[in-house]
Amino acid sequence: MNALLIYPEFPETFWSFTHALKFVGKRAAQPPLGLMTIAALLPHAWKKRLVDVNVERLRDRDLDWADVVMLSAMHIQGESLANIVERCRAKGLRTVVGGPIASSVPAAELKADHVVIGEAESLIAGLARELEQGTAKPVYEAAERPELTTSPLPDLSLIKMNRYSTMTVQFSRGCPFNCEFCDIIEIYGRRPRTKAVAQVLRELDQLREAGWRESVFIVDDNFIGNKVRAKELLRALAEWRWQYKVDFEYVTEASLNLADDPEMMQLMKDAGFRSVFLGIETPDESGLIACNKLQNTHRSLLDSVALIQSYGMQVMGGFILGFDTDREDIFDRMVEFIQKSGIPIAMVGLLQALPGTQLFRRLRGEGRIVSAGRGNNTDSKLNFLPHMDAAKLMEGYHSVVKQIYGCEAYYERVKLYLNRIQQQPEEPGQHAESQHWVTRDNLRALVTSIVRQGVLSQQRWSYWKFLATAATRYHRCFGVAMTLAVMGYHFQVMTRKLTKALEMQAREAEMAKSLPAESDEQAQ
Ligand code: B12
Ligand code: SF4
Repeated sequence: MNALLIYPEFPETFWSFTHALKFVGKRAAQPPLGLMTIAALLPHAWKKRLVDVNVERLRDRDLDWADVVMLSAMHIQGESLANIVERCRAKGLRTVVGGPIASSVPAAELKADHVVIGEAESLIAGLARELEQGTAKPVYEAAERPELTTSPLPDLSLIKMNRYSTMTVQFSRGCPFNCEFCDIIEIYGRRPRTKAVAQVLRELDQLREAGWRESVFIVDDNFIGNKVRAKELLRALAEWRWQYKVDFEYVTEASLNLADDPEMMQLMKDAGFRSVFLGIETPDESGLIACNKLQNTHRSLLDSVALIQSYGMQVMGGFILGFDTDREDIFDRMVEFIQKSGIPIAMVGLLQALPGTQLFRRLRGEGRIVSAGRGNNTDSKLNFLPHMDAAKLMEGYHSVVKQIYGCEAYYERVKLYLNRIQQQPEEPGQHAESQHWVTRDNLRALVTSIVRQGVLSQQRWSYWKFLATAATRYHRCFGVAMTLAVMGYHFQVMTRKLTKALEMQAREAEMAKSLPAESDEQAQ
């Protein structure tokens, strides 16, 4: 069998980093690890090719080569997925769809010949056999979530590594918490399952041997979901780091109670973790309680963030607007919190009721669901009826995004964060790390940044002021400062686009309001 694995296109969002990736000559942030894992699970005798539409074109001759097309997608990739499935059907090609979208959208809507819901480790052998025999079923769903020790070494040979800015490795799936809006726990469960340490080291060896030397995203739902296993891994990573003298910059996702565990933070620092994404959600404690994000309550969120940053880790934060508990002052409070936090990359989105979540079930019960949504919480479209007036919520959301991604406000946060990491005593090896930043890709990014942000941009004076400060006051972390400046450019472009989209939405709403009046006049 010839299996063609396809990853559909992501729309441009705050999360796509499209406008920053161009600076370093990369086409996408991360490769499709789900498909690389599936490829390794398929029979050895099968021939496999992978096309990630985010980094290359899907050509007719790729489709002509294939006996079966296997697609993976998140909900947000739904439109591109539908187009590819349609293209395959027109050629009479058999399609199999899997990935998180299969847990969010009813199988029939995906229009594929076969749909795989959930994790595939335990069922792929049977699926492959039945595809060969022509007896494959329309829908597959594993009876149990697999242990990750059964997950294979992902097939790295199938991707064009140099087109991505970050490689990915997964250590665990699932999260022990129980936030109402979360679909992670519905898809991957509340019992964190981990790979063996040796499995992870083999994945890192694979990357090292392939020549990768940049950042590695440990794509766990919550890296500290199982603290004992996470610490075991971290000790091994620190050893691996010194043994091979390879300094991957690790990025991961964790819950905010990381701040309660100094040993964990120190181990993460020693292993080379440089960034961590935290779901902070809201500075309003009543909102945290209402959505059952109890691990974020009874604490100063700002202090917790600052403590994690003091271990040399950049905190990226997820924030949500639109909780039932939000009052009109939430927008100012959100901006104030973000500005004080020193979190440059603050992902503020509108609450989404994702199908399959506790939130979706509650709102459906209350008659407040208006659509299944599109899996995008930054496109200014709500899929439920909020408590606050929807127009006010939208206006407030827009004003938050505009304020935090205004050039001056953004650079202020970057400086606050740099202050915190600069305060740390210089460690042995840190000098080498700042020299490590001087790579061809980074120098190219610096030149592009100077041209786009320093010459062509209307905010060029803010940029030059920041650059001068970075080169003098923060010279020890100049690389981090420049990387953040470049990322800021992406957010500025996206904010401009969001502003345009919202203005258009407002104009359309105005027109819709005036229409019945006109037809009344006409009727008279
Ligand atoms: C890394 C990551 C990203 C990366 C991108 C990675 C990439 N290139 O794909 C970044 C950070 C950019 C990202 C962004 C976003 N992400 Co994301 N992301 C993840 C994360 C943490 C890991 C993905 C991964 O590599 N998993 C490891 C692989 C092995 O797991 P897997 O893909 O599930 O594959 C298994 C099965 O699904 C199945 N399978 C998968 N594909 C296929 C295909 C076939 C044919 C078969 C048979 C089986 C199969 O088998 C695999 C092995 O069991 C997941 C959470 C998670 N646990 O997966 C969220 C997740 C996928 N992201 C999610 C979301 C919502 C987003 C955003 C929309 C965020 C936002 N709010 O805007 C953005 C969208 C990007 C954009 N451009 O706008 C959701 C998707 C929910 C959904 N139902 O679609 C997830 C599940 C997290 C969550 N909150 O629920 N993300
Ligand atoms: S902490 Fe994060 S991953 Fe865990 S349940 Fe809450 S939102 Fe989901």
